[in-house]
Amino acid sequence: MRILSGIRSSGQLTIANYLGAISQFIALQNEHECFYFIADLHAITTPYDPKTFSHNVLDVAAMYLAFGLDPLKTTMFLQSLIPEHTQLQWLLATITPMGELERMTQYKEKTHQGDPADVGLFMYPVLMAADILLYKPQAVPVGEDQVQHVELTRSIAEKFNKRFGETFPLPEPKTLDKAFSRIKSLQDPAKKMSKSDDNQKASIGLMDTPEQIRAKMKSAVTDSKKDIVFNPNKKPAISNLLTIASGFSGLPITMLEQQFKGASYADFKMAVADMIIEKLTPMHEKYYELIKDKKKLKNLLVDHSHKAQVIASETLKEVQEKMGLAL
Ligand code: AQP
Repeated sequence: MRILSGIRSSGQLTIANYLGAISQFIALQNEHECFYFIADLHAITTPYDPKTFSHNVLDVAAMYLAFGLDPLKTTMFLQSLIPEHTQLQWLLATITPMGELERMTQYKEKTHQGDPADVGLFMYPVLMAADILLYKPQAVPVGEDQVQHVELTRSIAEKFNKRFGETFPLPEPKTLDKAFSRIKSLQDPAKKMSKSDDNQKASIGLMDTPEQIRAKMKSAVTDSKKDIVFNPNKKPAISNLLTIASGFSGLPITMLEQQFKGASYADFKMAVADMIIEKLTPMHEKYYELIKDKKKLKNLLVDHSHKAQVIASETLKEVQEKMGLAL
């Protein structure tokens, strides 16, 4: 099966990006033909600093690799190196209804939280549809927040197929383990954990130090009553921490409930911090080794982008011909 997904280079990745996306990416690479990209063109749809931007791109590449992405098995490319993405975006925009884009939750949430309501942000889902459809994947592993965009991609693909002839297989949003598809903010379990949250304590960054992780866990909100049980409706904060603990320890939630029966919230939170630290420490060592050689990382991205572009340009040509754009 062909798999494709991406991550925006919009700041330090969080444990939610790891549990909801990167861990799935790595698990899938042994069984499938995988394409994972760094979505730098999506990252510039929200405020960013051009001075540190290229570092963010290499940071995501180093993290993919440090977590175990194998460049011999998987194609890891950079979106902006392949102009076919923006070319197809325009073609797909001509069959995408405004009303569909206006419904998108991410656009509404981001503009509501103060991001400028620019056309780029509004068109984000059309670019995402182009990112996906260029490679004709069967599945797209994403967290819950991106499922709506994959569904819109399916509806754009269906519309294209109907109007211009069978071209795109309909990609399925793929969540390996639903439990990890929506990790919540440590400060407000009604919100998702997000790398661009202004509240630094709301998320744990993948490069946070053990001290930062412990401090953030210490200030994580909890629920009323003292028992450590999984009940997302009645105990959303503790359920979120149990989910994170399960993701980082590999233990089922029922076993963790047993393990922490009678423990105080404070002790439980420190134990969760330790589970995260144990997983991230070896990744940090690899990351620092990889980020030292920026030239090597850049060359890898360029090589893999050339490989991906072969497929992208074939699809674009097919689309242009079907739309009557070829002479
Ligand atoms: N809270 C989450 N729980 C599980 N998965 C999540 N993802 C994001 N947040 C959670 C998944 O991570 C992948 C990469 O996301 P992205 O960087 O492309 O953009 P995003 O979905 O907008 O993620 P963030 O962290 O909220 O970034 P910002 O703040 O920059 O917008 C996707 O598969 C996503 O579903």
